[in-house]
Amino acid sequence: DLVPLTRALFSVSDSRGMIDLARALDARGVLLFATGSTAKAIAAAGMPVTNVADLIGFPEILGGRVKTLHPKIHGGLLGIRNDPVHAAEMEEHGIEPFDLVVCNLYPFEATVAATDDYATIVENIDIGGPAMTRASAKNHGFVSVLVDPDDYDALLAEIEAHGGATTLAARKRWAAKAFARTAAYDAAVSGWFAGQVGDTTPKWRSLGGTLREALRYGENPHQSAAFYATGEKRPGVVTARQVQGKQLSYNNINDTDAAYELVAEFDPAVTPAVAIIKHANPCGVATGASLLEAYRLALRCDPVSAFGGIVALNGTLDAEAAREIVEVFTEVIIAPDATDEAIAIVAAKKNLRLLLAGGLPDPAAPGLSIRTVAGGFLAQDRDAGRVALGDVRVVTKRAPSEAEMADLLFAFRVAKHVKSNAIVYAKGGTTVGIGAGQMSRVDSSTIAAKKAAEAARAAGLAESLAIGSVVASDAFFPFADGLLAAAEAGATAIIQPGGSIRDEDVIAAADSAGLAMVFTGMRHFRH
Ligand code: 93A
Repeated sequence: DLVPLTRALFSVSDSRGMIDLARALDARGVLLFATGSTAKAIAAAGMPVTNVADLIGFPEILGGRVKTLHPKIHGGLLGIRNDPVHAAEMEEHGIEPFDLVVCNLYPFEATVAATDDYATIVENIDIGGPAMTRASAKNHGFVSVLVDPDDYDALLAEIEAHGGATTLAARKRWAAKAFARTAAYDAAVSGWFAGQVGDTTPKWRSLGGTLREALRYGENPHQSAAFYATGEKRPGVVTARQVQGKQLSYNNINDTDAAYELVAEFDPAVTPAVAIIKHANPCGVATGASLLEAYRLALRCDPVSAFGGIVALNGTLDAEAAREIVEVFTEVIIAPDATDEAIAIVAAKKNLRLLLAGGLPDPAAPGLSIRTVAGGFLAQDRDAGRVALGDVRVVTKRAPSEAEMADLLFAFRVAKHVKSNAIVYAKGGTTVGIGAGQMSRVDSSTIAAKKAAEAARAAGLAESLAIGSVVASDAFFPFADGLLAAAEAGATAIIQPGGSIRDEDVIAAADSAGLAMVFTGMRHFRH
């Protein structure tokens, strides 16, 4: 897969490093070709260079709009060298192949940043440059393409190491970079254009999605918003169709996504599960013998917050569950599927949105999570981490009982979906108190315990649901106080990542309170 470098085509707007590269190639006997100004600069530096106009026998026309858009250029970039038909055609038409293209584009982004002049901006939309770049990248089996002056040294090192030739691995790397560059360039052009035609959300274009739906508004009525689809077809990713109900709002989509991701943590083959979400945080999550039972238990955790919530189920919505869900004001129901009877029950509430996804997302599937910050955006792997029985380490004198251990793993899996600081009380496969989004872990603990007491009162029970529960914390307890607050509320076992410099103190406090504690070694911050 070595391709000797003998003919190079230069066409640059940013001339940084270009002359040095040309000189190094010239010294190696590489023939140089270039477009107008680039050719002039190379010639002025004292090197032999052929202007492409002379090569193709056609002058640069239309004020430079057409300089390389010619079969003698594109044939030389796209011809498959070891294909006899290509070779014969190239021979017939006097087309000679290029082994290297050095091209950077008209400075569209810099022009937009520097001027508002429409004609100047439009003139700086490069057509021929991207065409050559993409052609060379497509034909990376034979052609090297450099779009970044920072890569010139790497090319020289490459041919130095391989007797004047390039390897397929290097050409592939440069091709990938070339397509990334033309994609970003087109995103900049389309983003600018969207602004010109009054698209209210042009900024998002640059992230590469296709507009699926303009939303009524964003998180608040004074914010415009839209839903963009990335068309992602990865295993483990599911999208839902809306069967009925009002148009989904921005917050609905966000909350429904959170709800479905959470309920998908529980394998329907193992247990029915239901999650109720408000403001992207769960206010109740439960497993049960049926979806109905799971719904009742999830609702019991915080019936006040569940009002106007999102209900996600991990199995086919049936009539008995549907009948109870529609009794509570609910914004959205999402499930893999629904029975006809359940669909009919939901239909009686004509505003209630019902989404059917056909399956469950895979919580362990890789993916990206993106958020904007000033000057750009942050991207990270989605939190696909999952803690199972084999991953936890008992750190206290007392080991959790089997029932406690099951609840600990359940609670930790829920805590992954609760905004930090997250504290989750659970008992019998159901949450009994959730503390979310507090800046102090102790406050989250206090809130979760308070919720457990309130839920018991609302259910007419004598004692707090926290009594005999277990507690999960998304990150380590920096001090013993949060953990002691949990013990005081009635919790008997703790699950947390561990890793604090005060772990020893925290473990000692757990031991003296008779608590069982396990460390997961995995943190689930969610901000
Ligand atoms: O106006 S273009 O879209 N038409 C073309 O045929 C063409 N070929 C190369 N722009 C074209 N280019 C661009 O010209 C290159 O991408 C490069 O940025 C620039 C180099 O032209 P010159 O060497 O004349 O300065």
